[in-house]
Amino acid sequence: VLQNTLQGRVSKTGVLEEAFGTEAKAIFDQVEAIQILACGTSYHAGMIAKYWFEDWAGLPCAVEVASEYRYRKTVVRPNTLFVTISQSGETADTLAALRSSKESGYLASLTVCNVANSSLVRESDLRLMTLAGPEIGVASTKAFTTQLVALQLLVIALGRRGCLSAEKESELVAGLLQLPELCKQVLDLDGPIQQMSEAFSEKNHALFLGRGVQFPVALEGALKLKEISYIHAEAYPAGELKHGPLALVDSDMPVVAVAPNDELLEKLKSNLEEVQARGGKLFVFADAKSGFSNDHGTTVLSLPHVPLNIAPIIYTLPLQLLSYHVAVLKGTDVDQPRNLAKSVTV
Ligand code: F1P
Repeated sequence: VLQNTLQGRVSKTGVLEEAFGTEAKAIFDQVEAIQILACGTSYHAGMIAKYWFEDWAGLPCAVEVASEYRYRKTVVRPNTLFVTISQSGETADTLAALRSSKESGYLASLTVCNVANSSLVRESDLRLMTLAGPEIGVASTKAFTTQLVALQLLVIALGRRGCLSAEKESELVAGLLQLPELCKQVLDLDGPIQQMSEAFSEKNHALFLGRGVQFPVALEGALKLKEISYIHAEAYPAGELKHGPLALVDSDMPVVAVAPNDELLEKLKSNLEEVQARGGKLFVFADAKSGFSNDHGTTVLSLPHVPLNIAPIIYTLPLQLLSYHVAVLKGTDVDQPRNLAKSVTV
């Protein structure tokens, strides 16, 4: 599926400009800021893209849930690209945010979407299709990972007009091209993840922790657990633990952490020591080289070393699998969770 999203859009060294359509070039040349609107899982994809837009493209980027933005009096910066993200392209809040902003003075609108003839695609100036194929279940999974790939291509296309060097672009593209193989390696960890799920199925609550760009990944892990297994789950940036949530930690609270080998790893480790000191049961999805080890209170699932630009995509997969296995153990309907609709059109 991820190969579909990449196909025809990247060469070995860079992102192909024509992949965005001919109208895109003139618009991209003028972009000075990004406003992202989305709901649910798509909002988490937007939160991750914010890190990328600011870090690699040097573009200020605001992200907000469309369900709030649509009711606020908002101000957009000059030359803002107004980006909506949606699997279905029919989410009422996201569509309303786009419609109500038509007079706000944004430069152009672009939707990252999975459904070609959807309202968001029809009503946006530019469209970047995720090409994920039909999402059968209510909870977005492949829609999320393909949105991230599409958003990263967009960041590169805009970034090369500013501060993204050709070397950095080739490094990012080299990472993207490794996605299909690395995803396969992570999906092969299904057995150990299934085993891990047994520790969750009898619990009522769980905490998910990440730092930096992995915080929205933790949010998405918690959302999947809520959506399909009905376990109350919260996600925090790990540095926020000491500002409140640490009070929740005891031996009955499973704590999941996402730990790629990035510049925040040492900070994350010290946050996790706080959890261990309070008897919390830790489940760490960690880079094989990040130095975590299994002990009585900590279960580590080692992931292959991955380029950092694709780490949010790769680390999402084991969290999706974990929720899936917990839901199967609990006997909930993984594809049609109670109270939820595939497209929220009201
Ligand atoms: C947004 C969303 C999904 C969620 C569920 C309800 O949908 O919140 O993320 O999994 O399907 O709707 P969309 O705008 O991405 O279609």
